[in-house]
Amino acid sequence: MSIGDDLQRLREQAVSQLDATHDSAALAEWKARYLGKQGELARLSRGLGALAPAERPAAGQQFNATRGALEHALSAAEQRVKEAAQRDAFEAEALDITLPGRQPALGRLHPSTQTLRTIATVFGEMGFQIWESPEVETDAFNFGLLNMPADHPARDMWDTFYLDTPPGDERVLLRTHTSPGQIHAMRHYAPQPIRVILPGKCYRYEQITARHEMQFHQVEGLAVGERISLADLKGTLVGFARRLYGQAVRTRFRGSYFPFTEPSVEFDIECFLCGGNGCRVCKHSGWLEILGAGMVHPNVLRNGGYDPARVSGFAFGMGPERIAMLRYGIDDIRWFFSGDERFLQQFG
Ligand code: FA5
Repeated sequence: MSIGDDLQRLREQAVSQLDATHDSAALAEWKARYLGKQGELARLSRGLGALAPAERPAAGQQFNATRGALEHALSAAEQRVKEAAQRDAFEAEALDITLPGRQPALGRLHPSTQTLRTIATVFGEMGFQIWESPEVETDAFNFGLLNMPADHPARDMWDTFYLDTPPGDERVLLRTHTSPGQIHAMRHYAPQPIRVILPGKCYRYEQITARHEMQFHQVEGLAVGERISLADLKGTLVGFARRLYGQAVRTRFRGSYFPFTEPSVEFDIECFLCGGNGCRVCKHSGWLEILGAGMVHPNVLRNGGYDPARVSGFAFGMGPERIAMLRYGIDDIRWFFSGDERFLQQFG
């Protein structure tokens, strides 16, 4: 039998085996078996040397043609196996694009933030600008410059978180109210007129109850200029309450005391729950307090850089959480910082 016949048989056998091969491991095995250094083709090539010199060129050509044909068949099979593997993968990973998508959970603004923004919008419409001041304050700004020198009994109105400071240094604290911002704003604007609101967080070292938190927000208001009177304060606050709670809301002012205002007042709105008849929420008075206010004390104007003989001013401080409680009928302030999603999701 000639070497040509052997090559022909080898070729037929190899190609038919290749046709039955469907994975890359079997292809590698096939390649080693037929085209490898120790493979069938290499074995036949060793017979070339035994041929008569005249036969060698033709046999060499047949040999090369066979190698070429097998290599070509192998690369076609590799392509076929690769495409089949890709098809299988696509089928396994197929997406059902008719399924409804998953709704991503949408975040929302915290009810305190929503109320702060509403308050800012209402006062913005009345010409007030927003001014921010630090949450960490010195004793002087939180008390002294607000007409409460050391040992002033009114300091007991605010239970304070003090920070550790070296002995002899001025005491540093978490502000108990936004009123220190009045001094910052005045010192920035003096001697120009002012109309600002100062929103922010406050901290008090007090017993937590349904109406008291250790951390809460306040919005301070401050107007300074010539001929500002208590009537301006009353008009501003009644206008604010009507915009927030509706034109029909009933309001009242009561005389009060704050060291930094003279005279001082508290501002109440009619109880949302009982309509003024008296209930548990309003402690049977029919009214709910929403803020403290008054005419800026001359000492405070002076500390802010103004001449109280030339200008006057009013100030007020309100609690947005209390205002939101009234607006939405929330009976416990502790819900606000509870992190309970069932509560938060109600404020879309
Ligand atoms: C003050 O803090 C004064 N600085 C307000 C003021 C400003 C008066 C300017 C005059 C001129 P008061 O302690 O009453 O006052 O607090 C004001 C408002 O903050 C309260 O009406 C209430 O709405 C809110 N608030 C006070 N303490 C708490 C608390 N622990 N938790 C939640 N809200 C509070």
